[in-house]
Amino acid sequence: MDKKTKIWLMRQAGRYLPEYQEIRKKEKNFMNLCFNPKLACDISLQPIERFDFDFIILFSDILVIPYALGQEVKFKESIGPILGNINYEQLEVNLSQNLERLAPVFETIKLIKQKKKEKDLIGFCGGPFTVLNYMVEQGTSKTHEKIKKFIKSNNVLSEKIIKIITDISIEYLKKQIDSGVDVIKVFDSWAGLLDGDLYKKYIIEPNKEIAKEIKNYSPGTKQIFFPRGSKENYFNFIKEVQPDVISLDEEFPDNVFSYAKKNDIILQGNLKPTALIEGGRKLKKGIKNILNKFKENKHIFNLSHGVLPQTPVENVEILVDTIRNYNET
Ligand code: 1CP
Repeated sequence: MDKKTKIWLMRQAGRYLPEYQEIRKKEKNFMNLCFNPKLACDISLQPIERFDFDFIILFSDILVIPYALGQEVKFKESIGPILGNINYEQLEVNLSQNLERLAPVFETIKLIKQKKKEKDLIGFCGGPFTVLNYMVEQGTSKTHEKIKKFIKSNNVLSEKIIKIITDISIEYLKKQIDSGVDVIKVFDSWAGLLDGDLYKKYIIEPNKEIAKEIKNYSPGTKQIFFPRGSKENYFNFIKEVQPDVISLDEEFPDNVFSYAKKNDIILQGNLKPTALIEGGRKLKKGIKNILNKFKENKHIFNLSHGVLPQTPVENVEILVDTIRNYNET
């Protein structure tokens, strides 16, 4: 087994980097940034230039899908995303027309690959339920009351919209692959809100469909799935979805280790983002614990969620150095 542990970080391109803040000051509209191929390419490469991570992740956002479906999406400083009203009953879908609105993202991918063809580029989309969550909540929510009510009381409608989001996400990922991404990741950040039959219907089934369709379309493209917060359900998820890589947060059952090993699934994770803020001896110890925990498995080092904006850049340097030094010993 390749002993060298690869590393990249969720949200490696983003607010903790002064060079990102510099660009952000000039472009206050976040969606415009996502749809500016030159700037989005530069931002995707910023963490690579600084830390030489093993993967590039496309700079964009999972909320470009609601935008492609005709819902207004804005980002307000210190609040987050705000989505407009949408009439679900009248959602008009024409996949190729909808995806036309995301053409600049495909240009960004081509630009990144022109500049750095030797490094694997990760493209992505949100998990269908997570995207539906933002569409229904119309932004970030603490209680997720609206989405819970929506899937309970609008059974037929929520199934229909999940299907629409699943279909457009598959086509979106295919176009990302055509444009040059080497790996895809599906961020189902709110998977942990569901359990039992609802988990099966809204998390496992749509993710499984994406995995199957993308495998058929491009067998060589590696697939990472992130059903964040799944806890015990992480095991069912990997059994059903059969990802190439499973992105782990902090809580998952032990049988994931042995199942992944037997089925050649790579484990990705899972340092707490707050450890990177803290730094010092605790950080180094945290890193070593994780390298140790995953040493019997194929492992890609990452966090359990995205890099936080307050993270000192020096701590990210320490993280990368610690892992690279560990690789050499
Ligand atoms: O103010 C700013 O400059 C915007 C901050 C920011 C950034 C840098 C947002 C707003 N999105 C992004 C980029 C982003 N988002 C990437 C780019 C690549 C990278 O990882 O470096 C990716 C993969 C995402 C994915 C994303 N967006 C997710 C899934 C992963 C996760 O963090 O759970 C989610 C949930 C979003 C929605 C989103 N985008 C941005 C915000 C503030 C939010 C809401 C988060 C919430 O509800 O708490």
